[in-house]
Amino acid sequence: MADTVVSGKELEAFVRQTVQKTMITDMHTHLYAPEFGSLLLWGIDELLTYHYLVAETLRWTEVDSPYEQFWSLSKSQQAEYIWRKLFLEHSPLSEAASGVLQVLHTMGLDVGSRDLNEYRKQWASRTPQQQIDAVFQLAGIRDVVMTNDPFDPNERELWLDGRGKEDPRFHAALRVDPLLNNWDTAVPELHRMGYQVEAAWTDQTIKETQRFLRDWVQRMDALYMAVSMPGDFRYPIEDHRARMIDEVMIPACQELGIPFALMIGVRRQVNPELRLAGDMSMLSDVSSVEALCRKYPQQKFLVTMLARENQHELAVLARKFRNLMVFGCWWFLNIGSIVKEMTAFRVELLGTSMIPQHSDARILEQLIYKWGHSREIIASVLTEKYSRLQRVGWTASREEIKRDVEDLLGNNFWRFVGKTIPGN
Ligand code: FIX
Ligand code: ZN
Repeated sequence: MADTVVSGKELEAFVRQTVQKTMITDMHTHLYAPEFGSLLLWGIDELLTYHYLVAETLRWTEVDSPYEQFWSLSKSQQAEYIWRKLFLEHSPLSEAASGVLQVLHTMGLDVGSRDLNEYRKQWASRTPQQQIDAVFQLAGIRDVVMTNDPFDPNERELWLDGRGKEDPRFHAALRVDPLLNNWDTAVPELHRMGYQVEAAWTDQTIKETQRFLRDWVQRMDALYMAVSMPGDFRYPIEDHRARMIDEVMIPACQELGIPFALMIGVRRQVNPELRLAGDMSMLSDVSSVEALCRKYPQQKFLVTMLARENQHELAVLARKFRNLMVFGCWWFLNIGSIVKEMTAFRVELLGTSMIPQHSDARILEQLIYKWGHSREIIASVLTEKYSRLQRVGWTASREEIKRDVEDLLGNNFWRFVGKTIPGN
């Protein structure tokens, strides 16, 4: 074949280059299109006050110093405090801390200066729109999926005012955790939004909650419906969650023809003093996902789990159910050593029929380091796998390698949601 890569060195270089330059669809982030104004977080102070870094910083405070001392600081003071604790008084070796430096470096700033005010100046003259363009270009991002929550009053207002997304690089995903996890608080909220639901499980409640989902999927043009759940989620079982899934959510997803995304294994607020940083990971039950996939063979499920211990079993389950797409190395798993391990065994078990990563970025510039690191790891896992093929005489063509990488970094997602790739 004319376009094959022959030597081992050439193969490595070509795989690396292909993974580096393939444009990404990031299928789960907490970023917002520029039309959402202040909901889109960006800039050095936001990067430094990321909740991952808040958790790491507060470890360096004394047990008798009130958490409130930190929270009472302004955003810029918090950023300065975190900079001092995690970057100056200790070395920034963690994934999240070194990620900030990776961002500065990729943006062409002088990491060696260690001058926070100098970095701030670099951001001061930029508009969000300019920064989105610059970051998407530096990180090689084609488009991202947001997390859109109608239970958040700030976000809801924007959608209801008709000021939803316009920038075609941002897609919506409808996020509805309270329906499953906080039904008591969801009921009055749904009422305020005009849906006649009751705490009791009645036919009207079922119909009205379905109407709510239908309205919001259509208003947002959501690519999928999503929830996160604790590890003690069990299915099937006689409880509120199972009823909501069986009688409301699955019928709504089926009617609208969208996948249902389950992010399982988060124990919220184990330390409420840490606020957004106070959530913990928790072992989950893979057989509950198995039961869902078996019961609804035509419903597609996008699934990620937070405990490392669940990952192998979940990947094996994806071999059994074509309606299951495993995705990403979520949150505490998005660290070099674990991304490497998970990417390797997912490829070994599933070939390229999975979505190896999402960024979960909350701050725009995080796309640079989160994807930068993941691309490196994906490239090295793929190089090793193609090399094995090459050793027995199977030489992948450049086109084939390009196809595989495009599948992993975007096309698998678009195929699974049943939409064509924007711009194609
Ligand atoms: O529930 C989620 O989507 C989580 O990813 C986040 O809410 C979490 O706080 C996070 O940012 C993890 O990366
Ligand atoms: Zn998330």
